[in-house]
Amino acid sequence: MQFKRQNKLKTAPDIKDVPPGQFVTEKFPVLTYGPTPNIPIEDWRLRVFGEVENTIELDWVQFMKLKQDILEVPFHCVTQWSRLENAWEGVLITTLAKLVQPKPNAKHMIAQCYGDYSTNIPIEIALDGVSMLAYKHDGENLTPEHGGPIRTVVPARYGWKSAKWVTGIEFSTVDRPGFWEVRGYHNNGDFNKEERFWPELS
Ligand SMILES: Nc1nc2c(c(=O)[nH]1)N[C@H]1C(S)=C(S)[C@@H](COP(=O)(O)O)O[C@H]1N2
Ligand SMILES: [Mo]
Repeated sequence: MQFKRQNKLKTAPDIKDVPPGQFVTEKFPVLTYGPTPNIPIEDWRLRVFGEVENTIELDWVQFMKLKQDILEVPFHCVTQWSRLENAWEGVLITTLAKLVQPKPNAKHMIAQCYGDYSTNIPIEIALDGVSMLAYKHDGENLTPEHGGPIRTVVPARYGWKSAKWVTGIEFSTVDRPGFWEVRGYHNNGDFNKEERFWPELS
């Protein structure tokens, strides 16, 4: 597999290094609810669909032909660890959006995963130029534990919005809270505002 280095992106301006209530770790803990799926590259597919002009389904080879980017960003888990230096490699959601063309009334992006995990973000965050689908972390292919072969990375939100083993990206007119969002985690999850849990619980 050949990786083309085309761009190096920097942290989005409003992403502060250590958000309130977080502790820095050098480790890269695994946080998964349920079993870790093992997905052979040959079987992997990504469908991008919903409120779009063109629905697409990509296999690994087709995905690798898209424009590749590298992103250096911190990662903040709601359980309070932050790993500050992470280099992710993959395809920006804006690159996918150019292909599928979300319609003007698409307001949300929902990432769907193997298993029943899903998570939602506003379309502005999906298209902020730093949200991406990554297959490498710090130069290594993602291990299954960390979401390999491909996960989303949403640098502007807590870690649970970065969906491991992603298989579907849906653009939607209606919001659809995902696995943790219906179990007590905040619908928006902005770490600068400490949006950790449902407002009525905090
Ligand atoms: N499919 C799936 N994605 C997931 C999770 C999960 O349980 N299943 N956990 C989330 C949580 S809570 C965090 S903090 C990050 C952790 O990513 P890591 O295990 O690579 O550190 O993945 C997120 N994405
Ligand atoms: Mo998390």
